[in-house]
Amino acid sequence: MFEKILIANRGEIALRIQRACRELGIKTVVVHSEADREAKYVRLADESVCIGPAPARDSYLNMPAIISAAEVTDAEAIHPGYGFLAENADFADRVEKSGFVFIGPRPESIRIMGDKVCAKRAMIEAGVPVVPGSEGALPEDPDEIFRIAREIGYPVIIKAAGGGGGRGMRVVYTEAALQNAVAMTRNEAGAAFNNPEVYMEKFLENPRHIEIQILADGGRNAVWLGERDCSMQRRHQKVIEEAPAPGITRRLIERIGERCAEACRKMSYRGAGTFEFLYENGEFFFIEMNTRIQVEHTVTEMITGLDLVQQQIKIAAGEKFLLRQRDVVFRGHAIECRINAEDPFKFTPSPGRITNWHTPGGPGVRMDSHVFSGYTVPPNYDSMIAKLITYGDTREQAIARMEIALSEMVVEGVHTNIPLHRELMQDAHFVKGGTSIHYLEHKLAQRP
Ligand code: MV4
Repeated sequence: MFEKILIANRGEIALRIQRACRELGIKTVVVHSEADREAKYVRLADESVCIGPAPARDSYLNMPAIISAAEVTDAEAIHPGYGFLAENADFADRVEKSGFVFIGPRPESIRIMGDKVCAKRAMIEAGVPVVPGSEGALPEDPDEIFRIAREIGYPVIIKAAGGGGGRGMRVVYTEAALQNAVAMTRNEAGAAFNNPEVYMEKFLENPRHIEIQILADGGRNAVWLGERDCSMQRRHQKVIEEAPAPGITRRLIERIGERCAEACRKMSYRGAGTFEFLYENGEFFFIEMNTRIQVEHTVTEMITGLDLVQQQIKIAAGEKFLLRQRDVVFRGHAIECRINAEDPFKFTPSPGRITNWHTPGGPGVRMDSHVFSGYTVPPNYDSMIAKLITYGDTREQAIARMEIALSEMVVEGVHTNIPLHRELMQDAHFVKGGTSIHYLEHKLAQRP
């Protein structure tokens, strides 16, 4: 096992990784920006290194500074968390070429999944069902493009190969709008991702977003750890996630889970990963794969009893990965509410000093947060300040516990989306379960 790991991230996930390390007896180094100097997890770490000023591009995205920090502190491995450099194949490459272990997949796996056209091709080869669409990138010839769209059937969606997570896409409802939409998406993709390639898919109008968590050892052992329903989102920012997904049969989940695990074996995938699907009319359609630990990994931990961050570290250390599918048992229901420092109506960030902070507790309540009374939420990073997770034997119990937990929470000094979460816990459609990716935006549009 490693003796010392460098954590190349901030906020709640920096603390989460630190806790996993501590339990495994591993020393931690955190890197931080000037804005995070006073953060609690910086003080709790065994060592800390300031890597630059507040803007992420000068600190948390500064590859040489992070690698130098690992060198001067004698860390053996680097955990990237999520966001920042977590899915940057060049970073993973540089980490390994500098003699450190990257706690994540091989750079080549990250590169393949970063190109959505390559990712889809890999899934088709591995027998994972994908959204019907163009075979690979769209050609230049406009007649060919028209033909492909007619074959798929309108509406279609044009997506950038270098995009993902909702960036660089355009829905097209008519043939008249197609050519221009392709040209615009190509231009934007060239500018934003340095890759003008685009592809086309059937546009699914009212799907749910269901994802499958996997763990794999880079060889023949890969297991799937159930699904998460992440449909409750606004502008591609997830707001609530839960596991299991309400109303989907276990038989269907087992089938898709096994396909994902088999794909990992085929690709010799290493580490934690997530297969994202759109789910509509009882069918799964792959859209993207994430090669990192995700924010919402917590709900999977609650229903499986596994520690996914510890698993990531053990796999990266080359410990024999002994988890077998038959040992993975699912129990109960978990819900995560992302608590953001933001205006509850306009959703604009609300940074500043937290003057009073009280967290909930009790059976089945988990709070992952780096925040405390007196902490100042910096304006430079995303606005998530806590993840509140509740667990229960049933979904009803998890919701009831979430309502109580939210009512116990006190946050003063900054605005938060806690009122929205409390409203959603009472929302008849949420309580029923199975709302689509458009539900929250439609609900918010109807607010007075
Ligand atoms: C789609 C789609 C409908 N049909 N693809 C948005 C994020 C990116 N990961 C893929 N996205 C979508 N792809 C087809 N063929 C609808 C979305 C989409 C979406 C997906 C997941 C969660 C929230 C979303 C919000 C709007 C659109």
